[in-house]
Amino acid sequence: MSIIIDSGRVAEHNAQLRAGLDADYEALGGMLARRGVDIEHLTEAAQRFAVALPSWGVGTGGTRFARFPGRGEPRNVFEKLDDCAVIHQLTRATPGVSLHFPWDKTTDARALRQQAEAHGLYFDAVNSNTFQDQVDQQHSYKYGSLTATSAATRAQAVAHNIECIELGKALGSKALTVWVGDGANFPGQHNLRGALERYLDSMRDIYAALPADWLLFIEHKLFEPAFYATTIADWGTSFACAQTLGDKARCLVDLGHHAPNTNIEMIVARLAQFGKLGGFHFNDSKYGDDDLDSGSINPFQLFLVFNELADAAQRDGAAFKPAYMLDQSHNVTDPIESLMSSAVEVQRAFVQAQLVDRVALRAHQEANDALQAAQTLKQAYRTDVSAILAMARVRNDGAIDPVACYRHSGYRARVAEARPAKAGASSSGIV
Ligand code: LRH
Ligand code: MN
Ligand code: MN
Repeated sequence: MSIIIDSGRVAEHNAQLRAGLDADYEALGGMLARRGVDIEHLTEAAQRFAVALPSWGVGTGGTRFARFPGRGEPRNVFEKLDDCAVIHQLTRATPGVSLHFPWDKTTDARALRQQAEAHGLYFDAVNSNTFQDQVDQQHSYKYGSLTATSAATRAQAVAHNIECIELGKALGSKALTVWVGDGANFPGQHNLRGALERYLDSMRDIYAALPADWLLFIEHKLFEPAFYATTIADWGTSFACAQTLGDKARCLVDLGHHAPNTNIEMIVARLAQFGKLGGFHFNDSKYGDDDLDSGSINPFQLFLVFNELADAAQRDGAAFKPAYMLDQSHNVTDPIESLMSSAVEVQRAFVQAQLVDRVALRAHQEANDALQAAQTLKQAYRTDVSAILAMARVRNDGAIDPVACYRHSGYRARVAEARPAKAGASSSGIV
């Protein structure tokens, strides 16, 4: 028997809110029509929008200082998949799940794939983990993994990545995301150029093991756990590595992995221009790699990122399809609620970016009318597209108000009974 929410409950929830939604949708449709925008066109685009879930996002939330296990949290990848299924059932915007190995390792990939298919889910990029030591591991990553000075350690890290590709193949994934924490805490600790040379040597071996239809995503991060010099610290290094490795290597932008005030939308534009934008880990941050809910701190930035994505899609057409994934972790909320809310915020930014009058914007840019150009963006950003998002969900059999429907369903209490509380911190840690 499936543990996920009964579809009758979702229908009941929608029936209660439907009249209000119809009124809001009609009013918004009228307002957009006066701007020459067809609301149906936007709703159809919203219905097709998808952002993948991080399997690690439904587990114990926390920071590197402490973990605070929640009620009924999933104990294995099968239970994580159930939670992901609920998020998708209510939002209809999260059909992909991104797994992290060895946290999500299973000996029964077939059963996992079948469970995903039964829930209408598929597996997006798989993630390798050479930033933590595992219990039975021969060589420690204390001094690095793909960049380690020890050849045996590098070989072990490469082998793990190749194993991730094999696991991903069995699950139908089509990409490997590599983030390494490798770096130095002291000036002089690393030969900066030597470390990057070793990284590239290791990545060449991983690249060589990629199936023809796979991509290799290089995820950069400014700092942490290394505090002086991180080997893949920025998009420039990521881009140079992706260029060096070949066409299947692309850059992955995690929104929290930059210095405060970095112009991330410009990074997105640059990577798109040169055909190296592989994908995203969406989240939000105030200070560093905070892994907060998407759009919770700086929704305008998220909109500006999607504005660049809309521009790139218009220029490059169907060939432009970066992977969209969430990457977040919490102390203070139910992760299912936070992931639903993030998915909706990313989808909101996507729809708002479709609203930008690109012909007018181009004309203002050509005329050097900075004020009107900025106003053109703001007009789209200020438009409340909530009714479009809710209508897209209803039409896809999701919930008008996913969080309310989830709370009312009693899912968390139900899984808390089936999944007894774990004492202390979990091993599926979040960095
Ligand atoms: C690193 C990171 C990366 C990891 C995930 C757990 O900070 O963003 O994507 O795989 O966190
Ligand atoms: Mn990330
Ligand atoms: Mn991160």
